[in-house]
Amino acid sequence: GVSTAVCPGSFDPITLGHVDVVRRARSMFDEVVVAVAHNASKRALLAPDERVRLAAEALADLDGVRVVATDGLLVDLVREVGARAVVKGLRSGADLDAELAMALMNRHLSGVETVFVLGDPARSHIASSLVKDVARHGGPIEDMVTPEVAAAVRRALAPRPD
Ligand code: COD
Repeated sequence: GVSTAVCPGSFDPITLGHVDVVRRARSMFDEVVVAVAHNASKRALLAPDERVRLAAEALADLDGVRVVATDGLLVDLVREVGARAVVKGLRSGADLDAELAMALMNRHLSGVETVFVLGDPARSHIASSLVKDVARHGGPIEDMVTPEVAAAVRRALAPRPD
């Protein structure tokens, strides 16, 4: 049968680091479902449907990859799409600390395994939160995200006329 993995994240917004991780996940599984999920400990800049749209655009040239939104438990989505594993990317030991807790909880809840992939070291400085912070202070983000994402982040950060 077809082997499916779920690649979850906040994707607020999707970065070239995420794209690299999804591409590596796709090299191990027939199908990858990228799940734009809710992280209860983060306040998002972009609305969920915009995060989905931007992720789908950034991943458009990878076949066997689709993007979905979920506001429930990750393990429920894993069950729903019949995925064999969750794939997460690691930049550092700090990432592993945070990811271990989630991986063990997800396995406790449903038995699902988490597979960790090492991202491209050339992209390990890229984090959604830092991209937003650089943009907020007027710095360049164009080499860390797609042009569509850069435009969307700048739009979301622009002061609103009232
Ligand atoms: N290189 C390699 N990996 C990277 C890079 C990079 N440059 N940038 C990001 N990553 C990896 C991260 O390490 C992470 O594994 C993944 O990409 C996603 O990153 P984010 O920041 O977009 O997503 P998170 O960490 O906020 O995602 C957390 C979830 C939304 C997945 C989590 O909160 C969740 O599962 N929520 C759903 C509700 C649920 O089930 N909660 C219980 C979970 S135990």
